[in-house]
Amino acid sequence: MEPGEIFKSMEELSGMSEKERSLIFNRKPNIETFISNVKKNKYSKILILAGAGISVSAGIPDFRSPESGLFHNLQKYKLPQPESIFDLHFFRSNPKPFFSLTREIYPSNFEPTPTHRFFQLLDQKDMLLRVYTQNIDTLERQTGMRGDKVIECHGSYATNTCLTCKRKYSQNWFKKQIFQSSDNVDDNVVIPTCLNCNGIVKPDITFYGENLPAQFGRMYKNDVNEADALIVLGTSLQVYPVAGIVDLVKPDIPRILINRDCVHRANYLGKLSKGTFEISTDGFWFGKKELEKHNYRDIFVQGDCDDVIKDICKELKWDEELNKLLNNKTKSDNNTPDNNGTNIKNAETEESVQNNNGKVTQGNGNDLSAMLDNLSLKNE
Ligand code: CNA
Repeated sequence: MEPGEIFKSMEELSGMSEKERSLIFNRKPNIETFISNVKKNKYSKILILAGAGISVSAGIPDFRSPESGLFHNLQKYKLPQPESIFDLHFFRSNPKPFFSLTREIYPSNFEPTPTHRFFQLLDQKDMLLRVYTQNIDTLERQTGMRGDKVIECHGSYATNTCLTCKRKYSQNWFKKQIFQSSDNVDDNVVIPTCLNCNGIVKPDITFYGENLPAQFGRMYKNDVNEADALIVLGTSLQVYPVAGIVDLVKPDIPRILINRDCVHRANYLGKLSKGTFEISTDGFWFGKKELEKHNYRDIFVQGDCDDVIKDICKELKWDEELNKLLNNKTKSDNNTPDNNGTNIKNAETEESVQNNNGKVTQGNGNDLSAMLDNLSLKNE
């Protein structure tokens, strides 16, 4: 189906009969009905899609929140535009802003939040299919949850590669380099350089226009077909292809968005004639009257994810378990690179998704470099 296609009936659009759609939430999709289904053990393969918002309470700013987001605070670097800080072309010519920012947001300075611990709890209860995180802060793996349960879709600071000779460097090596100076960050940024060839050593986080880690390409097709519920938290869903996961899961599973603002709504284009309407196939079906009328599975819970998660856990009587995890702060060395050398054994990051669809883009899945040319980032 093409976005914006005209559909004669909801059956045609969802591929499900009215009765099948009603079975999901009895036509009343809300967080209470979802919780009630959880209590009935209806979900054992929950897919999580997370973004920068889940780490805000840990002290790491997100990208796009007005006033507090990183993009708002990048003016001091005098970038052509905020996204340039994660643009490979710009980075090669001027890596200073990126390494300066890295000192501010470096992962080891932060602890997992209640939301991260909730993912761990789902894992312990064998209800978690997988966490797809767009975050690079490694807080999911720091919870100690099973390594194969987390896909760091945009890579992470855990491993690093020389841009020139591709030599790998450990997290500890990288950390020592960037924190070797205690002087003023803006004036004295250390650029980590390769011991082999003097090239710039870049953390294996995915910059705009770069390919996603191979693990993403290998896993997501199966996972979207297997999931029996999707929970999306703390993301503006503007970066593709990860944001597309929302639209790839099966039409018969619930989709829950927990976020400060309502994002990624379907585009209802209006009723054309009796029984015929035009609607985009992408996006959530809440937040607009005409969409709500047809909504059978999408739930929006507005608020800070930690608060919402704590409320959900309370309702499920999981709050004690969540608190225990928060207090125990089990750290994991799962997937953690060796801590003294420069030889990373985990070759995962060396491969990457080798097609255009796997490239990180912003907006509606178009290539970001093209979008950077016309400076118009497409929002919903
Ligand atoms: P974004 O575009 O900044 O969107 C964040 C979303 O979260 C917004 O809709 C906010 O309203 C919402 N939000 C902020 N705080 C909260 C909160 N406490 N509770 C609920 N919602 C909240 O960030 P995205 O993740 O959508 O963008 C993807 C980028 C962000 C990825 O490529 C990341 O690498 C990148 N990023 C990562 C980190 C990190 O690793 N922690 C930090 C900043 C940016």
